[in-house]
Amino acid sequence: MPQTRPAPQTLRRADFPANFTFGVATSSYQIEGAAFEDGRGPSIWDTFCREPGRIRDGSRGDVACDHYHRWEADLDLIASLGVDAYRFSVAWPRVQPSGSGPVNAAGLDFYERLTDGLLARGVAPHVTLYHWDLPQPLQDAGGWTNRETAHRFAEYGAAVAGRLGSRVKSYATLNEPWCSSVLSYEIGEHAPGLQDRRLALAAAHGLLLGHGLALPEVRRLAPASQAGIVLNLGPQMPASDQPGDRAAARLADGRLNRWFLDPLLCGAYPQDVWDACGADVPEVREGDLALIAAPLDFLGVNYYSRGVLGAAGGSVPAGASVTDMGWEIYPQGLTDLLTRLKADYPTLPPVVITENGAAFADQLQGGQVHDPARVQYLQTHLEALRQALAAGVDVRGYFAWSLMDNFEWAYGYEKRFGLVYVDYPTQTRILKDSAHWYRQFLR
Ligand code: IFM
Repeated sequence: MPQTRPAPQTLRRADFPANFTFGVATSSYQIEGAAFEDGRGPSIWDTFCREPGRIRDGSRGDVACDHYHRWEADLDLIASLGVDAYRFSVAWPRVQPSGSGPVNAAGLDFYERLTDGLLARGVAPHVTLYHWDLPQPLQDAGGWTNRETAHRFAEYGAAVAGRLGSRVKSYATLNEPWCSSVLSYEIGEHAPGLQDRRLALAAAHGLLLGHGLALPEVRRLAPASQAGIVLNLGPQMPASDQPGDRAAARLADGRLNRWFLDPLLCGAYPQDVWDACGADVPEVREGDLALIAAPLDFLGVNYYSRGVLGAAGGSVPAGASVTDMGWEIYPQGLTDLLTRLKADYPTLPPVVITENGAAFADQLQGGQVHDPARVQYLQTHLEALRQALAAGVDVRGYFAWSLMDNFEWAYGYEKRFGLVYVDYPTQTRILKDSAHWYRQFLR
């Protein structure tokens, strides 16, 4: 088990505000399966997974956790944990198979069943409209680099909010636009697997524009729901005090954090990063930034780790504890990140930790999964969150990633993030020790 600072044994739910929301999270492509049923169209992940060498174990999300068929039992499982809320995403190609035009009623029916099923169990539904499964026909026309996609996204968002309305507690437009731009169009690790910084910056702007266009639609059609966006953020620290390391950390912070925070919360891209990107910067039309900077009801923050940057690139400090992803376990980064957001952004809305968790190489033994490292990860991060609350940061909720093991993108099924173990051949769900611990903590 990786060594990290000792877990606070006494952490209790009562240490958090009375109306603080605790939940678990998933996303559509990672758990649903049923990739070609009931009229669902192809997404960029269906395509990407079929390209040789893209996914480490050669797998894809055709079946995943078969949640599309097992949703009722899965909702019972969620309710049995004692959580207040469940965050899931809607698959755009289930609702609009070609990304535009008529909606597929069967797709919306599924999400309506989920929403009502959660409400019937006393669990609040939190919806993400876009967790990366773009309809393939939109990618064929340029994906997020084509401004038309942003307009199609607003129409799709209106279809979802129009059907589910204010039964949904919160709508996040996008999950982690850094991943669906930089990781997807520049690093090439995610669909559509391109490697071009200019396209990545155009995609990031297209995503933010899509957010800005969809938000008023959500507000119009679900007036009692909260509307916001989810970013993956983390402190980016220099490996040493050397000027080269400090400059690398500043740029990494700019590209990961400020490139998204600044337009959303201040209505402008960060000038230093803009200058550093030279001719690759996106076309920004008049009115775009005003749309993007419309006030949010909440900012969703997904926190997993920090970055440590040297002039030669990122690294994990020697001796640091890491998860099965190789990500450093650094709970202090969550406190640092949240206090920095409060200090740097006077317009910061209430924050929700929409994802936090860790992959470990879990083993099913005698019907049980002992995952003390995950328990410790959750405890130490909740303690870090408590410290941010004590420092005055307005945080309203915490969602553990993830409810259950699932399709971890380019890693396929090799990485297990769940509080619940999934035995894929039988689709049996087994509560890990971390799930028992979370349930006990919430009691
Ligand atoms: O599994 C992903 C999720 O889809 C988005 N945030 C990070 C998680 C772990 O990599």
